[in-house]
Amino acid sequence: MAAPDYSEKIPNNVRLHEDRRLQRALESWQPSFLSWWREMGPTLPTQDVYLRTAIDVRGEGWAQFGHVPMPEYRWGIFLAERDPGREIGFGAHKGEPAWQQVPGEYRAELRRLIVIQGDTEPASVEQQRNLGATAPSLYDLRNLFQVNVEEGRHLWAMVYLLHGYFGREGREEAEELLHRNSGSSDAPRILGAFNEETPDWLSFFMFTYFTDRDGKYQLGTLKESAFDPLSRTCEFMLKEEAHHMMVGTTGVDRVVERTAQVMVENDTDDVAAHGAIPLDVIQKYLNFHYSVSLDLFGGETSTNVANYYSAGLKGRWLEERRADDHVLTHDSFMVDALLDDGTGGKTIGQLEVPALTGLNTDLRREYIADCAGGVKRWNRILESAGLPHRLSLPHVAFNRKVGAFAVIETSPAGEQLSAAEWERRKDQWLPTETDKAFVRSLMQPVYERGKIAAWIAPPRGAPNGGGINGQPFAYDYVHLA
Ligand code: BYC
Repeated sequence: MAAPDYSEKIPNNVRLHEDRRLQRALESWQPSFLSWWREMGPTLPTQDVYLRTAIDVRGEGWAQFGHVPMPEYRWGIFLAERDPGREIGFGAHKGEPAWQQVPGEYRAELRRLIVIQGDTEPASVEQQRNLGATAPSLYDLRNLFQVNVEEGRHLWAMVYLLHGYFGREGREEAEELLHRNSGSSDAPRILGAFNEETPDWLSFFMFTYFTDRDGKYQLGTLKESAFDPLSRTCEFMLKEEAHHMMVGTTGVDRVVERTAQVMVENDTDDVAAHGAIPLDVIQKYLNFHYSVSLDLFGGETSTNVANYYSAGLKGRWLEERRADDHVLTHDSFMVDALLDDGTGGKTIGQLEVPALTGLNTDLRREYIADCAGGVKRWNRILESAGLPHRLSLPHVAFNRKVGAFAVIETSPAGEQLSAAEWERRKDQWLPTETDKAFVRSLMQPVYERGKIAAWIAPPRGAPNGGGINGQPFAYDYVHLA
């Protein structure tokens, strides 16, 4: 069960050959996927890329590495192993056996969650499609493509569930996942952050740090699902997701490290003239990507999330570690809220709500605590360089378009601003066209083995180590066409 079968047209560990109807349906979706990949996937022509491919869903040694022409990557369907005794861990069905089929009463909600999850995967590939043209090194180029092929595989993971468990409606949704496109005015992607551009590598590293991390947390809650195939799918996706987290975390590390070096060497904050990215620009990119990623958790209070939880469709982050009844019908929770200040105005505060409706806030708080870890790392880099400057996460109400704070504007410190004040000051806090043009001007490709662009430090251990799968940084990760 655990080992994928690569002799099949669609590699899988779900005995696809035993269900001819499903196999045929997926085989007829496969050409649409491949034509989407050709039209909307990476634009840089390559011969082959040093990629990992899953060969087992268990523990160590689950992946193999080798040079693969990207369109021939073996996208497939891999679920974590089934635990035959698994019970539902939360909600109204707590303690019942996990579902192997979709209960009719929850069909629409489950399909919706799977479609939203599935929609983000190809969206990110679309957002990142032009980045190959400006990669700072072959190592980074390879990491970009690894992330891209795995997001493609995550789309396969959701399409398998749609085809396998949701009949004709599921097949139609699977088609739609390839028709919607990031940033399209007619058929945009579903969630806000996935219609934003990723035009440069600083954005890419911030996206993989902040937005992929939303993916980690959402997948963590879907891994708890009573619908066992969804749970097992997400469990394996999380394994692949760890690499995406690494790309974002160390990517921002390396940008900050290079900036700090140039600041110290030249005894100036104005590193732009020396070809590095100024810290205030890094802070603005951080502010943007963090705030649009906070929106991905939905409203601070939500009846959708209460229903998902009670039905057993979507749990909490590390559900089994929570010391409560896992049903939550009698509990309350303090959420961030906009309150009346008693004089006709609004003030940012906290509000007690039924715990179930506060679950988006609960997940967002877990996520925020994790994000703070990155900022701490980056500040340690500044500190070891002997610099007094520090990066920070903006206030939860800053630049929000979804939820309680969508109707107000605040500074990164959380001070409420009038619309006019916001207009006057927002360029201090969010990337301006000039900032973006400057960052883009640094994005010149470096495709020579072992070389790296001047605005970013090489990974730790380079040039003889510091690479992927024990290879050196200077390895020939990508052969260009
Ligand atoms: N943009 O009840 P509410 C990833 C909608 S990332 C646009 O407050 P709910 C990845 C919402 O749909 C993880 N619309 O929110 C990362 C609802 O619409 P309806 C993706 C938004 O439903 C990088 C209405 O507003 N996975 O994997 O409790 C690279 C009221 O919403 C937004 C998931 O998100 C928004 N930002 O929670 C690759 C998991 N936010 O019902 C991949 C599945 C909310 O009024 N999705 N709305 O029409 C969910 O769990 C939930 O749907 C959400 C929203 C957390 C997204």
